[in-house]
Amino acid sequence: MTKIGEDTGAKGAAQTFETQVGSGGELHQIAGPDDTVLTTQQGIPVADDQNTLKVGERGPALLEDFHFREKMFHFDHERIPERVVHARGFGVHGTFTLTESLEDYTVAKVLTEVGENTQMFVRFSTVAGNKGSPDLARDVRGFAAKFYTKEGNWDIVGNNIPVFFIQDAIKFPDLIHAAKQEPDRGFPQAQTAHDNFWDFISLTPESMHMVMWIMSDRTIPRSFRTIEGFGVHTFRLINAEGKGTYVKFHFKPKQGLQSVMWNEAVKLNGADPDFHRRDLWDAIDLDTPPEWDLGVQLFDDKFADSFEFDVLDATKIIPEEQIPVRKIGTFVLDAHVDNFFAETEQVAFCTQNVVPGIGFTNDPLLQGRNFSYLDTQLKRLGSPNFTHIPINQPKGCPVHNFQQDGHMAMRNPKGRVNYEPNSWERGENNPRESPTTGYKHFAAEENGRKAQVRSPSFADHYSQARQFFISQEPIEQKHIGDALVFELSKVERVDIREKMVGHLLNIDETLATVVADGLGLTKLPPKAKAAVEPRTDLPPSPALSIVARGPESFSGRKLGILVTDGASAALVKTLAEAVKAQGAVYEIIAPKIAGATLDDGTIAEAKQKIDGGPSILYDAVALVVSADGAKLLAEDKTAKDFVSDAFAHCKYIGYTDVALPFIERAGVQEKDMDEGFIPLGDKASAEGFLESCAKLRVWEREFKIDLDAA
Ligand code: HDE
Repeated sequence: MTKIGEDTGAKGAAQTFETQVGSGGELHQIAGPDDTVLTTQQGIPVADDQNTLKVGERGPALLEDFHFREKMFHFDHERIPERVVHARGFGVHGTFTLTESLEDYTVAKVLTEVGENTQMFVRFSTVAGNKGSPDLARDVRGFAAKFYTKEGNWDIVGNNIPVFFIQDAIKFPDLIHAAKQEPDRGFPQAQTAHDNFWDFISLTPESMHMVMWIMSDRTIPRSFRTIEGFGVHTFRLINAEGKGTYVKFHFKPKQGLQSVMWNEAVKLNGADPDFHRRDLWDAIDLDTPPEWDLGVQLFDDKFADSFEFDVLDATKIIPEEQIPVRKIGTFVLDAHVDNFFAETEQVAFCTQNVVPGIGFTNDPLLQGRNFSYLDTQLKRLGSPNFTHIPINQPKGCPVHNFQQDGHMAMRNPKGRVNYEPNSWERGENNPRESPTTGYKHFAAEENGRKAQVRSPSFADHYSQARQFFISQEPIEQKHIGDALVFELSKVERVDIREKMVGHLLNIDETLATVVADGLGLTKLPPKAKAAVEPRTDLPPSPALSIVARGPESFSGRKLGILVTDGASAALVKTLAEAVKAQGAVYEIIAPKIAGATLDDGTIAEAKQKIDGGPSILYDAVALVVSADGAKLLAEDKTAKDFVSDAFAHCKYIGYTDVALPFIERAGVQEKDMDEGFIPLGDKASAEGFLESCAKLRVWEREFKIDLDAA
């Protein structure tokens, strides 16, 4: 085959072109066809990409201009429908390595061959917002993983929250309609803080457990790197004897859990709508790729029968204290896509993509998803051949079957035979079933009356909501209350606000009272009628708190160092070294983007001009300023916001003593300077500061400075 650019000897192939470009009529010489020449989709070299073909200099354009027509036609058709949910996503490649075999439970090679590496693709996403919505919307995060195993593609299409709003797939279109923009006005974008969402929720008591999770800081994560992932449903592992074991899948971030504050999220959406994707991109570029452990909760029928709730109900968790998460491997996400559209947009996850040894259960949400995902790919990608797109092709094994033709078929069976059974010789192009290695569905025994019903075992809607709430640290409980008040304050109909408080009364009375008070309700509404009496005896599950499970060091976090002319060069250097020693990163922020001239005459190059580098972008900040610099900054609103926001967001703030007047002008009095304010000077102080930063926030501060603090 001839490659583009090879000298074929054909007329004109390797000659030099001379062509007229630009209205100025200047002559421009280009090389003959080679790999760097612009061509049409048909491979025709293009001479002029600046002007359409026209009659005369000011005349009409000609249909004959095939290059223009092809270019415009293609552009007009560039967009494919965005995902109906999870439209905004960010994909990365990675590798999974198994460390513990589950061979007693499954025949899946990906879960039994210890030490084997399996290629992966992960797409993180938000749910409700459109493709261009901001990263820090309060929303569930999708955490969808495709494992390219030796036995085919296995997808875990998970979220960062282990439960879901609804129990039966038939309610999904209603839920999503209610959550997305209201249909008459087309807004609000990427927000649940509106009437339709809370109206639906207030009429859907099964969503109350999920409501606790979405009103917690889980929905405003600091980074994709600091979220957990959950397969949500109970799946099934199947071993060589055909025996089934129930399984729930977990992804545990080695970076620890971390979220931002709501006030920060609101500001981040303006300052950097790409905050999460940029963060992951940078972590990979800096060669500090994030890692997660793959964990499983395994249990049998005996446990399922004795468990307080139905293991088929996706609005329930199995507390880790009851069935511990067994870590069986690790994955690292360490490579960018080559092209966003080709990979992140075109990747097609399907819950029904399972490999031999992994199967489904009768969870009615999962059963519905198994229909929906395949269906949606056809709409989105336009052809049943979406599996031919490179990102969706199995990479760990061959693909052979008799499926053929259709739009955009990139591969078709070769040879004469395209049906089975046939009398032709078995081979690559004439494949046969394999009863020994092929996928076998779990031989579950089923029988029952055909009916549209909801099992009574799904009827408890409040007990685990309460368990989640009482498992949170006080600051986390406060944030849940604040979030509910915020969201319901955006709801115009008072009856919807009241109905929600009625549900909260079934979860936690103090929470209900705080929210009612925050909404200014003069009296508590009646309790929502519960299908079954909520339990109050479930113990707290510490595994459910983010704060209790934060990181152990400042590693992977970012320090913002605000410098001015005349600041101490020695201190900047010392801080930089201390940051590095912690495995963290820093950025210099200065009044001018060219940087600041430090006291030894060296220039500290700035990554951000102060207006573009607000403190919300950093996990902690250091004010390394000179006395003159402090005076200057004390008159600048943006610089003062830098400090007052860091303070309000409970961050650690390192400072040189000459910065004190600046801090005061930013609105922080000396009496407010708690343990989070750390004076900087010598090496030891810089190291001590970085060690303190590992705690990430001084949460006690929030109780002192927030009017809403109960
Ligand atoms: Fe999805 N979901 N979903 N979902 N979902 C989609 O598939 C659906 C549910 C999740 O990065 C769609 O390819 C139904 C639970 C993720 O490409 C669609 C139901 C969980 C992603 C769809 C659910 C998820 C999707 C839209 C209720 C967590 C993004 C585009 C029965 C376990 C995957 C697409 C990506 C995407 C349907 C509920 C996670 C329409 C019907 C529960 C992470 O097929």
